[in-house]
Amino acid sequence: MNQKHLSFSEPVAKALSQGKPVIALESTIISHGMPYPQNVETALNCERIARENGTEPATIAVIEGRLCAGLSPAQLEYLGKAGPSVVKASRRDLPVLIARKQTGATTVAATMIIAALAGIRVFATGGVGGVHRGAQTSMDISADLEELAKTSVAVVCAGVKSILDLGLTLEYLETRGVPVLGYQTDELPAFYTDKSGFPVDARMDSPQQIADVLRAQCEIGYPGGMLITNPIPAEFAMPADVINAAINKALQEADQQHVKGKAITPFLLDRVVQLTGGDSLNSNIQLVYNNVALAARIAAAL
Ligand code: PSU
Ligand code: MN
Repeated sequence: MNQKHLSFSEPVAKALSQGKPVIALESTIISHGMPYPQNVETALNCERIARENGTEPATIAVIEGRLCAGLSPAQLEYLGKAGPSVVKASRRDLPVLIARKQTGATTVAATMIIAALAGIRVFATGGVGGVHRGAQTSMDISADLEELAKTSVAVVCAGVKSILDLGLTLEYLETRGVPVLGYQTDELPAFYTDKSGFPVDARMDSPQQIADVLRAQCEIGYPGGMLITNPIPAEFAMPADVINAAINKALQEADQQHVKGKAITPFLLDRVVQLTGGDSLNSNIQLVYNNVALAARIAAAL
């Protein structure tokens, strides 16, 4: 690994040099995952929650061609305000952004790469990309899953959103050798709801147990990440029928409008927020906070 294109914010550099716990946070969730100004407010609150739980947050993005671990409040504001006009940067976009000195908001895959370069092992987000419904013909499988297979960063998320095919996503993760842990659950959470009907590989009951699994993975020495799924707190979960109706309508619209490629996930996220009259946005924000707190406790336990 080569840190030539990497830049650290001062607080992140300091925390890493002192051996303090640091967690990564992604930035596509800010630019493409939520509307302004709630996106900036959420990003700032995530950083505060990480610090309250004893961890330094490193929000990750590409800024004018630099791979940045740790952003200033002004940079967060910029990404939030610019929204989808910023490049949604996954693994394959990094070389172009670097060479052209452009700015991009990093997906789970690209954030994992930069976190690994920076020496950060734990990363919190809302939802990861996965195998899309209809992938049998579209072949739309998120690069996030490939990254989980090869880059040694543990990703804390609220499970898999049912805009995706949950069963196929789990099959893919199994094939690629990615452990899928459930925090205080035996069942894969489904993002807006705490249950999906699909089992996780192993239930974990404390941050320390998760840290032990991570350490074991490190000690074996083969590369690869891990998915830590953390159910949305019950008081913020959406009624399953309401959220499923919105998702099905959004999927139908995406199909009618021929939305494809990297545009589809942001399209579906945006339509689900609109179709639920904003209710799903609050659930989304709350589950991200819950994930940041768990990631911080895992990083502290490491
Ligand atoms: N799922 C969400 N919110 C998000 C994303 C996914 O609930 O913001 C974003 C993440 O950045 C994720 C990316 O890495 O979408 C996946 O995009 P794609 O499906 O194009 O790989
Ligand atoms: Mn895709």
